[in-house]
Amino acid sequence: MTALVGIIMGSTSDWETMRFAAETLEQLGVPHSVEVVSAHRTPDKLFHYAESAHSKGLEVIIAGAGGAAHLPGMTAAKTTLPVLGVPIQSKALNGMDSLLSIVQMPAGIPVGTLAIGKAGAINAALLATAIISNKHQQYRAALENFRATQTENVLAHADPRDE
Ligand code: RP5
Repeated sequence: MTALVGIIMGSTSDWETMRFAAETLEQLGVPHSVEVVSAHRTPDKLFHYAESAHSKGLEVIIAGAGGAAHLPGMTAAKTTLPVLGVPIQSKALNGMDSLLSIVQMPAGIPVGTLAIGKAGAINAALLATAIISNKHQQYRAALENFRATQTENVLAHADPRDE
């Protein structure tokens, strides 16, 4: 099935975070692709990826990067598809560098920035699914089901001392 959401990341070291985006899309049944694309180490590949994303059928791109995290912004500069940025929790600055690099885009080229780390990766997948659901209604039911299950789980474990 043609991927609707493309997940990219700056390094294989980002996978331990970005796998949560992939797993969430998997859980929701959303067709997606995963690829390492570095703004710094493979800039030509990044340009090609972003320029061809729409024609390949992608509708949203999730880009995770850490440190001087240019990947989401540069991707957004080369495509009008929505780009969701996930700041990786870097070792040196705990992800603040990643967050500020991604979130502070100058006016004109937007990147929808999520939280640092795992929460951001999961929420990027949920937001991407909400975006594609405007056109592909079948994924909205998966999102509603996800939320209903989440609510049930919280209600079922109201006492934090229980396992
Ligand atoms: C960024 O540099 C990547 O997104 C990664 O978070 C960071 C470190 O990459 P590695 O040195 O671990 O490959 O481009």
